[in-house]
Amino acid sequence: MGLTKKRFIADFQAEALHLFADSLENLSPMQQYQALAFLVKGYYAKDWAQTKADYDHHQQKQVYYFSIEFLPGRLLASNLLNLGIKDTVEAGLKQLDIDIPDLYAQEGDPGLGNGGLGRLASAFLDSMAADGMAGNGNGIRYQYGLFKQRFVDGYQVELPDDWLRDPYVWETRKENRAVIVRFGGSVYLTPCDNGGLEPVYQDTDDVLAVPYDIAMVGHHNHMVNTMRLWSAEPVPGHAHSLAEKSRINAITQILYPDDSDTAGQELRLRQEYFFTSAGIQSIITHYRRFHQDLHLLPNFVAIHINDTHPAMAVLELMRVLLDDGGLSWEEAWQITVQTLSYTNHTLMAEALETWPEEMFARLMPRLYQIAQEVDHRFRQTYTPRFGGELIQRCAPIADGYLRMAYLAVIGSHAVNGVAKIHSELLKSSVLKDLYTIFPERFNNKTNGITPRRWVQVANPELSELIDSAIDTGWRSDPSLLVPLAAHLHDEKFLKALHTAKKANKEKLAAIIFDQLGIEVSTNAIFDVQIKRLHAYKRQLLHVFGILEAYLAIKNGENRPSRVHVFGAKAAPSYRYAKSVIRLINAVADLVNNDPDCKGKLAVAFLPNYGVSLGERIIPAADISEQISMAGTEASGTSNMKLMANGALTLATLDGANIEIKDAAGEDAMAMFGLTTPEVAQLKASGQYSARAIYEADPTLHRVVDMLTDGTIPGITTEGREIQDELLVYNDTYLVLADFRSYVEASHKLDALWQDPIAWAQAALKNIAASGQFSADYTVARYGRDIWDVLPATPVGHGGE
Ligand code: 6GP
Repeated sequence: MGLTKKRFIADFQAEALHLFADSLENLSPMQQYQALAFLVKGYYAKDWAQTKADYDHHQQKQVYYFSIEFLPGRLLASNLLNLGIKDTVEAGLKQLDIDIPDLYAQEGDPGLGNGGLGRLASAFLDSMAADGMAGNGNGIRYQYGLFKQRFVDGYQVELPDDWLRDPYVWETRKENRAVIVRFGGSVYLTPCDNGGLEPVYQDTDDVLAVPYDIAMVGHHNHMVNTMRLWSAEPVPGHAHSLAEKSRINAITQILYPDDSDTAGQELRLRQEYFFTSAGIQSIITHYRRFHQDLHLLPNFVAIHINDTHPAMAVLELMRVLLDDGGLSWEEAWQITVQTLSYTNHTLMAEALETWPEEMFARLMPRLYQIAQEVDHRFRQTYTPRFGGELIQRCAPIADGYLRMAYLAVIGSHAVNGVAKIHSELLKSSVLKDLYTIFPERFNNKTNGITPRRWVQVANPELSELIDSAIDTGWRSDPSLLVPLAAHLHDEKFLKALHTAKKANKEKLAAIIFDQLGIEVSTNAIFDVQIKRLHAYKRQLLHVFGILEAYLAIKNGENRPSRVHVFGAKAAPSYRYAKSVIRLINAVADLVNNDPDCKGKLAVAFLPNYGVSLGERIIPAADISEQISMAGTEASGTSNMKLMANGALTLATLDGANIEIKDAAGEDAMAMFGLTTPEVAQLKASGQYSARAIYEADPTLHRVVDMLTDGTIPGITTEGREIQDELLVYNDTYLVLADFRSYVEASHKLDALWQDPIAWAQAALKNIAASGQFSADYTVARYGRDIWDVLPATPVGHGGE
């Protein structure tokens, strides 16, 4: 949009007056932020309305991305960037003498997700808008997001994340689009006029689902899509007791802080049905404004099931087509399968949701009837060809449970994993039987990230350096980063790369000092691991690496200086993960207070990791730790963000690390550890003995002993628990098996660090190869292969 600095300043002043009846300079930074955000909202309002009108006018096929989590991050800077006015606005703010970083920092992070799955969903919405695809988000407006994490004596403390306390500028309440979601009661079928059966509901609990829309601004293309989040409210006019009201409000009150094992609670099931039903109903209502014939739904609508939480979409869409649309079962089923698609995000067995039949039937009696019919027909159709045993293993209902992943596969025309290896493992393990039945449905879509946020917004130093080397085309088409590799022997450029990294490290060092009181040297290697705390992600292996270095330093050995940076939340009920948090903090105390380690080794565990903190850490990273046990991490996405910022990946051959290796080259990273087949073989053989490895490796022996021998103060209970997991329960995630090769790979990076030019070359190889991991290309592939929706904006060459 054509905005001059002068015009912006006038607009901003007018907005301040309009909102707060005061002049800009009298407002608090928070009020200034709000005035600016409202102004920006006004700037794109016309495009937002026009985009919707155009979609309707051209009857463009709409994608609806159903996800129980979203992690959009702060929107101000990214909206300004996408509108193409960031430089102008910042120049104006400068003229007004406003502290720009401080202004951006006023915005809260909507913590509407736990981790990778939620962040990916938001990246996809951003990319769909950038690609000019008609993509909508559908989720829950949790009143409280994921907890705010503090450390008290090294323990994780969870504080409520009351993110709506200050008005959230970006949302727009759409009361006129509210729908009613029905829970409970009883339902029976009765003959109706057309000779079929129709359901009659009795004594249902009705809940009003009110949508709040948030704009997803496209990059330089005047397109603005919508993320719709539903809030649960009592139905006006219904007499509700106080208890009923609070039960209704509870539905969208709080996000479950578990990401890979289900809370298993009724409220979670209610949440899932709530946003799924509200979404499906509003889609069909909108569709019917333009079309009579429900048979054509798949031509105009694609609904994506992001992991199993919205898998009930299969049953809810069937319900609407059968009961409200009056279609036959066969017709409704065909439409449903053609409309729906499903992504699996984890191989962790406990994350494959199942619901007790009793609970499901009680909360959603009509859906349960439909589920029974789906199950019955599935068994009837496929048993003759595949045999009863196989069918029993993968039927949607068995042993008293509804199995949501199986239901999702059966009710979708496409099923994908999120990295090449993950998609293969789905076919050979957790979804093996359904792959036998529906091989044509399975495909891979490797995850992506949005370099607009992670490079352009988060790392202006690097972005400007890239512009100076290869011009600005990469900013809209990151595959154009490839020619950057031509500077591999350009010493001036490599030095500038080092300088840019150093500037980011200075900024992070200031945050570390500010938050933790730890002084770190920016000449050190910044070694980063940022992700949810999980045993399979093996933060413990990283800790063991630190202890190995600690012992070496105590022994007088010379090592390049390293600062280990952690960011991780543990699910409040996940005891082991919390013990590892306690351990990391205790090791930090040990190392940071030991004079022998001064300037050589430091550990900084920054609390409350989330999108915004990620934007501070990632540009400053030299090493990206991606060290899950092979065969457990579905993809990972911090690996891509860190790579794009020039960090070297220290990794197992797991998830998308393998594709990163293929893109950047093996010499630009450090791989180690058992491979997926080796892990499988070792586990199957029954030959693995963690204790034998412990006995055979003196350093490892010492490190494991440190957990309980008092060297690390204050971790008596936690140290014992972790040591038992390793030596008594035989080390589920093979930390000890990979220890030696991890340390060797890490030493390889130490050696490389001694040659700054060689290091910068490796960083450059990563940056130049990172463009292919832009989510713009990922969603274009979803569009082409799954949703049958083509980008309207050219997306460049990264499409494969
Ligand atoms: C995560 C996976 O653990 C991670 O590997 C992947 O990159 C990310 O999804 C996006 O695909 N899974 C979750 O966050 C989750 O909750 C149920 O899975």
